Amino acid sequence: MGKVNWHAASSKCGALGGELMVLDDYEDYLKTTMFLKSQGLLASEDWKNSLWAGIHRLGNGVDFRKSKNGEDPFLPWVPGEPNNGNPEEACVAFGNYLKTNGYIDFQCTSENPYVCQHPKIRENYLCIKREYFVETIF
Ligand SMILES: [Ca+2]
Repeated sequence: MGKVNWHAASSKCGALGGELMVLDDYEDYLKTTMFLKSQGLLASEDWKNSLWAGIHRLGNGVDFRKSKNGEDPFLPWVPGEPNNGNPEEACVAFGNYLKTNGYIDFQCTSENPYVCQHPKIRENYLCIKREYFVETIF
């Protein structure tokens, strides 16, 4: 199934010259959601197959940050998340829960599918979102 833990997914994207997917803003959220649905990567009520995102928090009491540069991320959580469930959920994935598409905090050791995006493509970013993703593992 190509599911791996967060660190393995992040490493695999890095080896491709990319990074785990990150939602830049609400418009990006809408376009990315459409793209992932079109690829069959975002199923309703299938939160267990949420896609790893390039967001996590390092250490207790630390806010979620973009793993690439430590910046504050745009965080469209699904209802009830982040809940920092058992015993600690420090990594973030994008999926569907309670009919809402958004982020869910997971244990970093969970094995989830992931998509990578390429960081060098900046021009017309939203229009080329589809091409922005360099690899999908599901
Ligand atoms: Ca959670």
